Amino acid sequence: MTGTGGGPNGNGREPQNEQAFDALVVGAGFAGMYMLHRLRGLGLKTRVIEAGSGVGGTWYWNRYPGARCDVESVQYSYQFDPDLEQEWDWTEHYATQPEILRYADHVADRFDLRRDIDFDTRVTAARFDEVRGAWILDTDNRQRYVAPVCVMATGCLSAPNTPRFDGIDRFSGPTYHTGAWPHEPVDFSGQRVGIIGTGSSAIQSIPLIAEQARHLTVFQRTAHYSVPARNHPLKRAAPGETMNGAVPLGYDPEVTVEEIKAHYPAFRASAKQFATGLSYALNKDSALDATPEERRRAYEARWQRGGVPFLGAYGDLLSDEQANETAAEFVREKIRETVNDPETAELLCPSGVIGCKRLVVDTDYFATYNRDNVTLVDISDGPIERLTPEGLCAGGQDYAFDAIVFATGFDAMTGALNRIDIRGADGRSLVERWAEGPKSYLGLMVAGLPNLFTITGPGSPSVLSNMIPSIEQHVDWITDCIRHMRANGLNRIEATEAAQEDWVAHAREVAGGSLRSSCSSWYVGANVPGKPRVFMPYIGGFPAYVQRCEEIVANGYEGFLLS
Ligand code: FAD
Ligand code: N01
Repeated sequence: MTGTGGGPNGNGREPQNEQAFDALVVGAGFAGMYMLHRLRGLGLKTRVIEAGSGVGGTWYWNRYPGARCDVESVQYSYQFDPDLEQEWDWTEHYATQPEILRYADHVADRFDLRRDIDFDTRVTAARFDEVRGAWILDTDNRQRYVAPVCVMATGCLSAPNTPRFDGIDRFSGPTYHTGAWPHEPVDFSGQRVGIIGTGSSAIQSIPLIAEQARHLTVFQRTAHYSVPARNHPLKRAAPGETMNGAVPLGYDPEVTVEEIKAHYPAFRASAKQFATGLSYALNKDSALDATPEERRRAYEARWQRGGVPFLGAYGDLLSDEQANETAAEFVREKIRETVNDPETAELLCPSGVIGCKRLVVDTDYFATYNRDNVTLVDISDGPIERLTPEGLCAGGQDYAFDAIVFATGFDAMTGALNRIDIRGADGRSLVERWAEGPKSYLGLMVAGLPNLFTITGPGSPSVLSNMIPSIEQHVDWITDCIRHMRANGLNRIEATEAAQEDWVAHAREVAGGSLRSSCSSWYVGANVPGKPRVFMPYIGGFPAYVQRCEEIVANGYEGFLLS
């Protein structure tokens, strides 16, 4: 078909080719892959458009050394297909990036997804054409896609943030961003490497880069709290062992894979009762009702167990500052015990609320500073001024490197959407609509953008939850909604401004009650200069959110206009 009609295509050139579908999905990470599977199930001719050359999203792009999940692999996986759940075998407690990517590839093969995915194609613009009743998507390779329904499965942590340092292109050596790592292995042997950032990506990669590099210099703007992962191969049942008991509420790393698999539906259902959609041992008592000795024992047990359940030691760690400080000080003491040089240890000790920025989970991070070939540079008062041909200049001092790593994170939650020129029928762009921060109804739709759904968008539990169950819940909700529309001869759905405003107000009110909204984190957009400061994910918890989504459907899609 030849291209028809004009309009923005984001690259100033007319598209060469137009193809029509029943539904379009942007992104082939876990969200886009499952969305395709469900839309096919409705009999819709669907096309997925993906910027990368393969499936997997996050796990396709983030190939830096040490990349792995910090949700246990038996929980960080799809549950929509019991056979898939049974046949796939995770090997480690926390799966590595290569293993998660293999899983994504396996899912794509098993459900024959690739034949409906156009890879190496980035959507640059999307506009709703009222006359055609359709979304028109233009791409960087001059393709045009048209369909009445469009699902943005573009990811929350998929738009890398590279700060605009002066002279960014002047450095003569290679630079790498953790979120867009090369496919071929990077060998730092014998090199002087500089790494900017000390968030999750940096903390996972620093110990491994340090083992390889001649010298590693870490530029830290803010110290981050981190707890040990204590990763290990998954426990297997002894031959002949029977699986009679139920998996206890609160995932225990001692449980064998066979036990989990024998009780998968119950295990998954119990996880959905947790605010994070994640099963873990949670003590609801107040930290302040415990004696200092009891607290120390509780924190020590969780430190030895490893992982984010550290914050489940007491029920008020994320709501009461005094309670939080008891856990924060415990971690600082651990850092001081681990790091030999007292000055470096002090610099690595974070201040403020533990868990406000996302808690990091590491393997040997703090001990890495005991190596002779690792230097920590505090740039809290002397920021990076510019990149130079030899390296960079920070706090008035020059540093020479052979390679520089940007572990500077993402323009989270809104970045991937705002990088597409999305416009409703009135011509207003999403960037304009979100000028004062993102607004959506349930994180699923934005008023003024009919028939455009977002998966795990701002205003949904999203990055505060175990993402794969959250993705599945959104995809299922969207599928049911489209099925309902088709069954009732409806072809247009749009969130009302009033419902959106109510939801945004509710989400902000709930966020105000949590210590999580109290610091300069990427949850509030603080990592990207000029980004409006709004706590973006919904912190009311996965169960409350799901209940609200179900009530809205039961009330005839309350807050949506269907026609
Ligand atoms: P993504 O996986 O980000 O996929 C989005 C896809 O959309 C990408 O492939 C991208 O190329 C494509 N895309 C975006 N814009 C366009 C465009 N304009 N045109 C075409 N294609 C486009 N979550 C957890 O719950 N537990 C974890 O342990 C965990 N670990 C993480 C570790 C890292 C290093 C990172 C970065 C994130 C982690 N997350 C974790 C969050 C993770 O992003 C989600 O769990 C999940 O993978 C998101 O899937 P998705 O499909 O929604 O988005
Ligand atoms: O990014 P980040 P990330 N000058 O934003 C620093 C998930 N994830 O890629 O803290 C100097 O956390 C910045 O400093 P500061 C997870 O959800 C999970 O590490 O803003 N420094 C910070 O230290 C995670 O939260 C895993 O002061 C600058 C760092 O760069 C999210 O992805 C692994 C700077 C960025 O840290 C993002 O993690 C990896 C500047 N101009 C990622 N700009 C798991 O383990 C930024 N920084 C599951």
